Amino acid sequence: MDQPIFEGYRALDEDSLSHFLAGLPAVRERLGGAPEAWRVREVGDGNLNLVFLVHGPHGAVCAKQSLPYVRAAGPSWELPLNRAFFEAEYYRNIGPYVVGLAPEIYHYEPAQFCTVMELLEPHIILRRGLIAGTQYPRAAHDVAEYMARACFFTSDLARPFEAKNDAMAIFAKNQSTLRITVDLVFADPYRLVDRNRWTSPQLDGIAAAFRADGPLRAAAGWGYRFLICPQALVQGDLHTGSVMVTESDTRVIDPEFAFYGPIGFDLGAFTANLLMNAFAQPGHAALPGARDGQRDWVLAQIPLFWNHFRARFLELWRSDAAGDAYPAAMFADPAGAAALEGARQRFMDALFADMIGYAACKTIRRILGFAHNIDFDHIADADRRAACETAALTLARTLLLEPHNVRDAGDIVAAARAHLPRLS
Ligand code: SR1
Ligand code: MG
Repeated sequence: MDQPIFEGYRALDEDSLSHFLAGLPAVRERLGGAPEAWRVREVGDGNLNLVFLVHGPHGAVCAKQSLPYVRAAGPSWELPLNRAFFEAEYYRNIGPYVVGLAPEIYHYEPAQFCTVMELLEPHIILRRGLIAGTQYPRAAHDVAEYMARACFFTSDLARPFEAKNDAMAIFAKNQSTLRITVDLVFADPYRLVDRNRWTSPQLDGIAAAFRADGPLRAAAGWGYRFLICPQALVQGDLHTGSVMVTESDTRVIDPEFAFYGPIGFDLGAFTANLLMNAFAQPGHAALPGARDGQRDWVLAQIPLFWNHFRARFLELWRSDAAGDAYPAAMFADPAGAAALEGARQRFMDALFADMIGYAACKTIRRILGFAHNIDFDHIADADRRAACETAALTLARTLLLEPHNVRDAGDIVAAARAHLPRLS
């Protein structure tokens, strides 16, 4: 592992965080009052980090710090601290393009691998809101806008390759998170490893069948493309747990897995998590059918998401292309313009195909691998949970093995409807 020793680092607690923040004049002023008056709470419930909410008499901030191990597994699973650096670097790269769609970053402290940022209140994690049965009218649209901007402006369509290569050289070192993705998304679900878990014994059969399924393993193996296709700076872990929302505001958070990869990787992550949430809805229903409306609303967000992403990415390509891909001067004449338009459509079709494949891989890993979603995990009744998970796995297998049947976002919804869990 590429893990230098950082002697100044220590995992912060409520007291040491207050002390640290007190030494940052702008943050101290933002919070107001004396540090003794600040209310500090550690609230991290993700897989990796410490997350503190700090309220002062005048304002509030959020502080996120790397731990030297995977929090969800404990100290035996060591993990370099430097993911915080890549998160800060990602925000630095995409910040100007996604103002209002990401948290404002106030400070990054290299020695502590700690980022101090805007505290998003009264936002909640999108996944939690959807599980609770709440609808967020802006979320899919805003995440699509975010992805279109962040991906377009970091791609060869928008920047000269020299700038992109410089950024790639930085993010190529984000190896420990990439290792997690390589292993947990594309390999673990298809092999027996101790860290895997699933709803057992209900899913024992389908887990074994997936491990034995040659065509499925070959289709999932296609995912390695994410290592060799540096289309844009992608967030790297853009599921519904990486989005904070209110009814009128949306922010994408947690880009510590950022790398140069296929744009479809982020698109697929978000799509997969909408699908899984929809498939989990009957498991959260107090009465049969009580969540059908919420399920349908969540499914309807998928075409909204893809169609807005597609439209905005194309708009940006037509208005802001300044990179080395398809240089404008080559396509200035009418024949060139028509040919370029055709190339744009094929480019978007390829992104869509990637999105489908990655959505399938990401669904399978959340049900058969190490890191699960509370969409399913919070269904207390194991039989009901297993029924929802089995339906999602079956859909994912179909998407991976029969991608030719899914040509547009409406086809995704149709495929989902054909595989919905039926709970009594
Ligand atoms: C060991 S980390 C497991 C997962 O948590 C993060 O949210 C990523 O999704 C990662 O794969
Ligand atoms: Mg995360």
